[in-house]
Amino acid sequence: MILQLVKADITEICVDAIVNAANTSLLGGGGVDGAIHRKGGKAILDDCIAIRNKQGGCKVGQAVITTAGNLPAKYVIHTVGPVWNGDKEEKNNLLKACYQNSLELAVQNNIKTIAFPGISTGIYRFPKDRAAEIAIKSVRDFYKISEIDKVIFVCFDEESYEIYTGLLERELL
Ligand code: AR6
Repeated sequence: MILQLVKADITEICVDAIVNAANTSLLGGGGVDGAIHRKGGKAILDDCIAIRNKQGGCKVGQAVITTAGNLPAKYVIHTVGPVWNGDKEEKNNLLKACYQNSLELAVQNNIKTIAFPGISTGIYRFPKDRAAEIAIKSVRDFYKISEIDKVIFVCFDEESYEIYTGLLERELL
């Protein structure tokens, strides 16, 4: 498995699946969720509504998969990150579950390349350094990681990019 770090807009990344930092309603919102629905078009929302009708949205820490509509990716995996409120242990575990369940869904769908945004690090206010550590560790620890060829961490802002760079460099020491 290759781990890659880029500073980019995730809607422009050409991979089998991009991950969306969604909310439990699956009906779209701001941040990366808004960008994905805006650029991906109605097909994504239609799939989300079908999932809502079947299972009533998506719980925090869980993930669901839809088409990627007009985006260059093939699929969007929607996961719902925890809102940060200082309850460290519980929130850390929920964020870890987002990465693990997204990867699990990827393996189930024969997805070989996947791109993650910094789940929960925007509107949900999770500390960026803590979130980046969890993201990297969750991917490294995923029990079926040998079935994935490439994981890309997509940073939108310079601060996140520098945090990931620092953590990944430390791994090489
Ligand atoms: N590409 C890559 N990363 C992005 C992009 C983009 N186009 N846009 C923002 N980010 P956020 P959350 C980064 O707020 O904290 C929505 O309303 C951003 O800089 O999108 O999980 C949902 O519907 C940040 O580092 O997601 C939920 O209600 C990261 O993506 C709620 O926000 C996540 O920021 C979820 O909040």
